[in-house]
Amino acid sequence: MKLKAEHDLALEFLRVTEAAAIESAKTMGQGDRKHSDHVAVEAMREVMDTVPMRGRIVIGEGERDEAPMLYIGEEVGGGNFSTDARDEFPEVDIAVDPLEGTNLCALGANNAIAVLAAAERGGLLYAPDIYMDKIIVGPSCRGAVDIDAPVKDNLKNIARRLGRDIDDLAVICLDRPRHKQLIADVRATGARIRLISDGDLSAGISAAVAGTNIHALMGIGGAPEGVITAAAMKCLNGEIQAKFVFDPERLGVDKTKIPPMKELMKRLNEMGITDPDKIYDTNDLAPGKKIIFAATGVTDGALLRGVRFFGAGKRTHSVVMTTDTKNIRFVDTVHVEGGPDAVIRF
Ligand code: VTB
Repeated sequence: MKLKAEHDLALEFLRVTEAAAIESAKTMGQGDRKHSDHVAVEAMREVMDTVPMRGRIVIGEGERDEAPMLYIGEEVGGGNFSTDARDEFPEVDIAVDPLEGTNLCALGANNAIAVLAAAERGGLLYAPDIYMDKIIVGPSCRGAVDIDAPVKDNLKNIARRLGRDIDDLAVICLDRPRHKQLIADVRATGARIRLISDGDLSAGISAAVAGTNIHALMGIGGAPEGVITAAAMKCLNGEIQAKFVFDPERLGVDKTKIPPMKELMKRLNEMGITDPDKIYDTNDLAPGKKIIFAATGVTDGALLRGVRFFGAGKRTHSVVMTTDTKNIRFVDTVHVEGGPDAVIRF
């Protein structure tokens, strides 16, 4: 990816997540998570195609036969440009989550976001949609945690790095039966816990940003979310360590819910993954040198405000980050629709 193109693309991707956030936010609280997701996907796909790039979806809505849009391998971008112009565009791999937290949006709960990460070809791990155990910390705790270490050791190290007692830490974790032991282990240290119903991607990002009152994310969520989180960590100087989890017992799900190991291995091999027990660090998940991350709030959250609708338009709140320039932009956009008399508020 050319440097100039990367700068330009960051703001192009902002338009993409803004559009997905606006459309899904319109459905907030309607109780129909599939519909909320569907409108986010459609909006994201449409705007994505106007971006001057030769894009390819590497993490998307599923395999080609299960998703009509933003499927893995789908070529996106350059739609509005001539074929000659398109040849000049940078090649980009893209991981999308048009609506992270479909349930959150359907319920009008906090922390639903529209999000994507992009990098030069090969810059993002082609992770299949399976479960992944994760530990995520911010810049001051980089190198102080080990996903295989006991919870109490990790929390002790985090507390030391942050110059506080373990009791003053808050760990964020998906509220799932599979985390019974993890939650018990965290409680035993005296640390506080924030249990969330969904959305470990935005939660992981808040763990890496000082001032959110969250100091670590622990537990099992989706692998695709792990890759997108890793892209954010590269921009925020945070750290993620992660491991695939296949064991139905550990996941607390019926055996029939997890494909047989042989089938899983075949899928992993196809995606270039040979060791299923590997511990992935930030760079393994997002090896790209030129990473772009964009997210727009759908509902209000720890880091981003949700979409607000007013008479003369809409207002969105986003974060756009790039590794190359180390810019973290919080972008407050007013989308004016009310004609020449529209009043814009500060
Ligand atoms: C995970 C998590 C996501 O959905 O994929 C979760 O990473 C699904 O987990 O952030 P369950 O199968 O246990 O429900 C999210 O919470 C939201 O998409």
